[in-house]
Amino acid sequence: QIDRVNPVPQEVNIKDSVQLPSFFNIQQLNTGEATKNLISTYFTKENTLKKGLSIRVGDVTNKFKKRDLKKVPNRPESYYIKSTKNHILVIGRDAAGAYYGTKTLITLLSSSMRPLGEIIDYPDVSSRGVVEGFYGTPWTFENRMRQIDFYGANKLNTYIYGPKDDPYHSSPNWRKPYPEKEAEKLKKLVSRANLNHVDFVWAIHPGKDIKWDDKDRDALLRKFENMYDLGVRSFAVFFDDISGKGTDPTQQASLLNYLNDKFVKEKEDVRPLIMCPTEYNKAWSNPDRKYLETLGEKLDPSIEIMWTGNTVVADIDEATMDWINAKIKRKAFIWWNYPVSDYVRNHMLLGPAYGNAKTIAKDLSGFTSNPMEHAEASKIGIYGVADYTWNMEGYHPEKTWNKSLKDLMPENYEALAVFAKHNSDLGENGHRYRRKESVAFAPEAKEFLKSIKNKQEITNLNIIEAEFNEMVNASEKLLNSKDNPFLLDEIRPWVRQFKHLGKAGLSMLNMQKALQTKNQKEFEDNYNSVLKIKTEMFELDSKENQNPYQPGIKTSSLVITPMIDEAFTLLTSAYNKEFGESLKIESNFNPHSLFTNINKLKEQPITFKNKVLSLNPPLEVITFEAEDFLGFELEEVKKLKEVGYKLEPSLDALTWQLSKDGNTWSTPATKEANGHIKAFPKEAVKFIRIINATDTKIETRIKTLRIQF
Ligand code: LOG
Repeated sequence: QIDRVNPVPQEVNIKDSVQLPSFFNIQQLNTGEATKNLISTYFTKENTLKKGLSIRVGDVTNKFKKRDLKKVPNRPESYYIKSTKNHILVIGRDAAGAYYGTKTLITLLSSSMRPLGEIIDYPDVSSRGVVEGFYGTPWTFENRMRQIDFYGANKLNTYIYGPKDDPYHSSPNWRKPYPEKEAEKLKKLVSRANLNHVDFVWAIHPGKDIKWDDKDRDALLRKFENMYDLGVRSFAVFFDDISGKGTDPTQQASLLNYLNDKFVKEKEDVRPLIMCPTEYNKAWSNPDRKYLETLGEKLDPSIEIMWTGNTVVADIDEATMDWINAKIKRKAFIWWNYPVSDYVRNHMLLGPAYGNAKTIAKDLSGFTSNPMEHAEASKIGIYGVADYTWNMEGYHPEKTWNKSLKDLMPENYEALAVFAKHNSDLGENGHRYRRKESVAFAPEAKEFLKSIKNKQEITNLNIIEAEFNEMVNASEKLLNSKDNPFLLDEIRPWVRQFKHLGKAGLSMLNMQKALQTKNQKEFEDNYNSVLKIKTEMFELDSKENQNPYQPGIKTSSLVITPMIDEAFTLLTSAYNKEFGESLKIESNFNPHSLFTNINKLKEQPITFKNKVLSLNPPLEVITFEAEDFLGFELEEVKKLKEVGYKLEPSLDALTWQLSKDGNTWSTPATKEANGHIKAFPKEAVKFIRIINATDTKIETRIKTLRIQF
């Protein structure tokens, strides 16, 4: 049972086990509502008896033997469990410790045997949890209630509420109180959080339009008061992803210090403030501006500062911590942008949470994960974060990943494992963040392709076939599973796509076999079946998850999809050659490329679909210095129907330019339609761009940039 405890406890001394008794006599000392509630989930009238096994749950202020009290680590949230033949003790350093000890105890008692021995446990990181800080559809109330329970169950203690698309968190409505219905829900979330020993941190994002005057300062204070009345006792102020006046570090610091003096200190029961800076990663910090140093000096030392690492999406190591901590004169509070998928919305990120150093516990004040808009699916990653932040040295990403799947889908976890191990990479993306995928299968795929290319015997055919069969079977299991309907609702389109892909793989293998036996009909039947499945996949991709950023459903995009595509092409051309046929070889190849001098955008993906070439729009504010440009370089000089861009806030500050050779540029006449600045080039061109033709910098968000052939 000890293996089922998540996070992995720090110190376990279990020597023996005995039969679990049928009756318990539990005594709870003064450890609060949350523990009381937790106790009632296991200890009921049915299993309670005076003569039952004696259990005492308390904290260090209660009456326990000195030698037992001495075993409780002298750090917050720690606990000690002693389990002997005749009784069990759970002693917390504080109320949270008693709660976590009880949590561990209940897991230990969920089996037919009861371990005898001791557990000494405490978290490595003081604030552990989740920052709901992504763009896209915010989590629902039900999602959040389930999340908060999940945090309690896995000893996470922090939930920062900051969904970018909540208008009362950010502009335009941050100054206004929530409408009654929303307020009611937030109130419920706060009490649920309290029952789980989770800090509900309410964040505000005022920087898009804040004025540094008394009026806005008071508006902020008033909003905090509103939230306090709903029960909120932890607050954050976010200044990420803004431009203009709001980014001034001196003003930001003085606002936060004001809130600290006039609100946090006055209330007494409000926890220290957390702020997310405008320069929240090293790549975006501008040394000349001394933004971070200013915050470090001016911001009250009690206020925590968030940090995403060397880039927006980055794993954290010691050098990261050393660099930022020196600048801000305190331990940074990590905002880890994983498993967030708001910049790769057609992907599911279901792999292990890995990549952060195991030696940085002492250097940070908090560690929170920014998840996907798919709440339930995010739990795989979050489960890993819970284990990592509690016990860094003992953290094994793959082991914990396996545990998380069992926790999420106790019945069908094997099927979930098949799906998840092939759906973890992000695909090409502007942040250049990638994850491992199909790790065990990748060398087999490589071997297989090599054999086809060299026209050698395929020695691992059975392995490949078994994998594709497994994909189809696992998908069917998942699609029919009642194990976790919340999870299934989120992943269903991806599972369907995954099943298609497995079937396409099987048909591709049949093409290979038919080629060996020189059976033309068999080959063409299977060739057509691959094409048919590809059409179904294309349809799913064009119907489901149609957001404007990365629409569609991508699955297994790192290893299996490219492998099947490549094998299909190789086999078809071998067939054409051998039998003098001319079966078409499909390709989604995009021969055009991005054309820009802006560093932040150099890796930004572009999409070519249905004769439209478009930029996958970045979420952040982009700075166009004078002469900076962004556009496309076409494969060759081509005639275009239409070009268009849209910026936010809507403006036509950038200028369209066209060129045949990249040297001489012309500016076409433009027309505005729904905020899109359009042009209809008469001449064929090779280069198309929007450029800052003024002599001052322009900060803007790019909503669309596209050309139509
Ligand atoms: C945003 C965040 C977004 C994430 C990933 C921070 C501090 N802010 O680039 O809202 O979910 O990146 O796209 C961000 O990370 N901006």
